[in-house]
Amino acid sequence: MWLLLACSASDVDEKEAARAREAAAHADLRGRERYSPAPAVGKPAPDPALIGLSRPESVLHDPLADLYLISNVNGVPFEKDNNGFISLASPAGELKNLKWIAGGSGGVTLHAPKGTGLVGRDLYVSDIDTVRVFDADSGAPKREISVDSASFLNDIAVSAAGRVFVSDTGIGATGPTGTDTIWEIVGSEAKVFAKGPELHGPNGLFVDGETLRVATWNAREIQGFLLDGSPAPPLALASSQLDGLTAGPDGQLYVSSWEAGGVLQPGRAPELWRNALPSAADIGVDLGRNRLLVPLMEAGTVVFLPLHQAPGTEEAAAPQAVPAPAPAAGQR
Ligand SMILES: [Ca+2]
Ligand SMILES: [Ca+2]
Repeated sequence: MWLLLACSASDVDEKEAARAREAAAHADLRGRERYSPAPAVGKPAPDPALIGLSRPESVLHDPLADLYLISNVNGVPFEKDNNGFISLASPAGELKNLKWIAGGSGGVTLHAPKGTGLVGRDLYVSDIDTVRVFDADSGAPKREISVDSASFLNDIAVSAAGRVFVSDTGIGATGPTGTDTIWEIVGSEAKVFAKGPELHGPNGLFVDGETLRVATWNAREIQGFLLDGSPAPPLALASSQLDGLTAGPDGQLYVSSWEAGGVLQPGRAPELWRNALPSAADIGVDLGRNRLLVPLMEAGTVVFLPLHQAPGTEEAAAPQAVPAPAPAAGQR
């Protein structure tokens, strides 16, 4: 990808290419620091179902359209380069539209999209210090909510009642910024739901019944808050650098960990595909297909993980009924 960019002749493209090379070098450096080669345990990860993405951070199943929405940071996660995009893919692994929603196109601003969430047919997307809302059927921009004090808006979670929560991991290009916060989007405003260094770099969010679960980047735990804001007991884990958080059809929680290079199952051993899923970011779930959707950010791919093949679940494995896909929205 970087080479293709570098081949372009115009000054604008040369600047773009130089920036891309810098970003790639930055990513490679961080990659070497984080991923010393280690043998994979458990089963080898399945082959990627989707390739050719550009730093994919999250995958979300839109159950109504029966499509997967993938946010692509495309470059440095902190940089306002307006080149981020959202891809559409089918559950069969067909990339239907790489740049369905794209910064700089169709009146869209999108720099480094990360978490996504659906409230009805409104698609919420976090983007550094702004939450952008798009029409989930057409992809058209609808509105945006500025979170001026945020440095790294990350995951989005939606409660059953439609409350929208957004994490700020509190990191920037030069290190921690101290803005660790969980925001709630209320109308056109962002209000503080929880804030402080004890959040330890909040990343993945998931509303588990009446509890908002928070995956921490800087601690080996998943924190909990009741939806009235009062604290709930945390869940301890064996690894930190936690990113995406979701639950399977049976309610089992799953969380990705960059430190583990895999997916952890809180309260249940073993880890899933340890060291086989490096840079697994904001995982999604397709409940009907019993499948985790895992973006491997630095590889530019998405892997589909069948949960009935997870290590430790062999005895429970049974043929999985795959429901017939619902008809997709016409314009997509
Ligand atoms: Ca970008
Ligand atoms: Ca994340």
